[in-house]
Amino acid sequence: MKIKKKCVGEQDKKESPGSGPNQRGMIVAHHGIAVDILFESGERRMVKVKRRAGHVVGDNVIVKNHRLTRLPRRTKLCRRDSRGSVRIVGANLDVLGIVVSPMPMPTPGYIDHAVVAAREAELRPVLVINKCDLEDAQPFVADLTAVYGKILDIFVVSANTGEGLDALTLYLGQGVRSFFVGITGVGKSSLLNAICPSLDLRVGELFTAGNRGCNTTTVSTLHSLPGGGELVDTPGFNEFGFVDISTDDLAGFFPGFEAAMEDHCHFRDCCHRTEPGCAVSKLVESGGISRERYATYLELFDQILAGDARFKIRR
Ligand SMILES: Nc1nc2c(ncn2[C@@H]2O[C@H](COP(=O)(O)OP(=O)(O)OP(=O)(O)O)[C@@H](O)[C@H]2O)c(=O)[nH]1
Ligand SMILES: [Mg+2]
Repeated sequence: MKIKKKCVGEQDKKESPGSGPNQRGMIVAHHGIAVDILFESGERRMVKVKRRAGHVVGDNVIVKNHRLTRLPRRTKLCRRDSRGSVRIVGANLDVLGIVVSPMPMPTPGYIDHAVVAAREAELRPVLVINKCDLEDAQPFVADLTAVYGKILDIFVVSANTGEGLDALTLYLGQGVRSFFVGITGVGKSSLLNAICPSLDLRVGELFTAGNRGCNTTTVSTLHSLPGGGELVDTPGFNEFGFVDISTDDLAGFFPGFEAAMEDHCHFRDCCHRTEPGCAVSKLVESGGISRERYATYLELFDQILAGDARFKIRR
């Protein structure tokens, strides 16, 4: 059955859900000046909001007399955009599904960055490697499994052939709310369409070498999955500018540093850069973490310092 959506504003006086007693619901899409709400009654309807009210997909709300009140958030995922503004991208989430593919490949450091952002927000990061049907997928999968196999849950899947989707669906169905992130063109919407065949989300053009994808999805949308659980499809974005994360948190959350953090460095306030007796440096020397990924840590460390300085100047 198709749900009929209707948009009402605060001045709309007609009797409808939200005009009488308190109506509780959840934001399932945000369209700038209106949010799409799924009410507990099962009804779905658009409610006008101020553009900068800060509501996001996953927010629980109460609507009374067409006025929307947001309830406290259990978790929230934030990022800083390229202009330095903080954007909350999703609320009340449990799992961050980091979707990557052999084509287009993730930008350098993307996965590490996403894992740190997820752990900072108290979400469980999982790696979803899509397009495993492609010819050059095998070495890509092998490399990622070697690096992240002991650190993260990994799902190797194909939205096109259906490979690996049963295991992923089972995982997502454990009553949790998951949020897919990944650069444009990796197949986030295609995966949702494959897991939830009643959906018909727009997917991009067939991806060919040299084509950088085209941001097909422009609005985050939340969907209930047939096997249980909920999943948010999002527009592709290339990076998570960190928000209020300390350099200590970065080291504590960086994937692959776990063992070194337990070993303890000589200095309690070690930044894991040039200090003697550093457990992370030892890990790098022994090949426990690649120099390339250690370079990502150093880069993120510098970014956080630069971000802190910018923040202080603004204040
Ligand atoms: N070979 C192959 N192609 C796929 C697979 N999944 C998706 N694609 C293709 O990849 C292209 C991009 O897919 P989308 O689902 O639009 O990707 P997206 O991550 O949602 O992209 P944005 O919405 O722009 O962020 C489309 O041409 C899909 O057909 C897969 O498992 N195998
Ligand atoms: Mg999409």
